[in-house]
Amino acid sequence: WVDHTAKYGFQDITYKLSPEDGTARIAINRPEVHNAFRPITVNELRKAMDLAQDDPTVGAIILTGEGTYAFCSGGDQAVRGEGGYDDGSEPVPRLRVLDLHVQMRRCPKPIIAAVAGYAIGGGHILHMVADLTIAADNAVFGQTGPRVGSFDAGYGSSHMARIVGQKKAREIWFLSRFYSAQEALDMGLVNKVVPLAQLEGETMKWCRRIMENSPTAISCLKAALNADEDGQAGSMQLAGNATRLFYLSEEGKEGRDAFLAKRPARFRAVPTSK
Ligand code: 2NE
Repeated sequence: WVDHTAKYGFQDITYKLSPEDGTARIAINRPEVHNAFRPITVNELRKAMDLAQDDPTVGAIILTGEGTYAFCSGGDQAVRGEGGYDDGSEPVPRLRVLDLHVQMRRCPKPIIAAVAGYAIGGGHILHMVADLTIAADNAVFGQTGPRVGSFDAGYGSSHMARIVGQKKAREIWFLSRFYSAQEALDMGLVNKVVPLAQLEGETMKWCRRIMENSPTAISCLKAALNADEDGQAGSMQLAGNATRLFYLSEEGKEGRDAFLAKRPARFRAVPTSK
């Protein structure tokens, strides 16, 4: 891994690249609070996601937590002020974690959560919003919002129900208990469970396998799999892919060239896709 954390001045996360594997690794790095996130953390995650998305050498993004004790324990309760999470870094108390979820969904590259230890509360939602999850056998999953006076009524509820079903989603939220890696696998919350020592290797194996496949096919499939859940915004994402591909076609280019040459477009003279 090539460590780019200092280059971008990140304090709550680490950002690393593996150019040979075409993979970016984004990790929450607050082990003293089991990788709980505060506004600064979320904004750094948003920035790192942008960096990875825009980097042409990156084909897959790993989201993880530093250390083996916790992937992420959710929102940092120590900075929950009167009106929301407040670490002094934002003009108003706010945690832009729902924006991060939307960004992850819209990212055309696959995001793979590598979970060791606790994935709790907002941390659990982060792994659910990722496209794939590889869990270590010491992973523990659960929502604790109702215990601490919080909830996520966005993807944290609706996407969870799509993954595990309505009854199970209600159990996870209403009872707020914890589940083992094997239980998570059984209910389809994670893709694979491996011994802790193999977590990184297995995750890299999945990334390398993805990198062998067509990036356009993968980004269109991600948009398609998101589309019905994401309503108009989901259709737009899929439509954006269609427009991008159309721009590459002779027909698309003819429209642009004709306008620039101030002549009528000759669409019938170029190959069209039906
Ligand atoms: C994760 C868990 C179960 C681990 O328990 P344990 O006993 O192994 O560790 P301990 O002692 O609880 O934690 C170690 C240190 O980390 C801090 C603790 O306060 C403790 O600090 P010290 O006493 O050593 O000073 N810590 C752990 N999690 C923290 C957190 N989230 N915020 C601040 N400090 C934290 C256990 O630690 C646990 O249950 N953690 C809390 C999980 C939680 O309730 N998360 C918030 C859910 S709400 C949320 O995430 C959310 C949302 O619902 C909607 C939108 C956005 C966020």
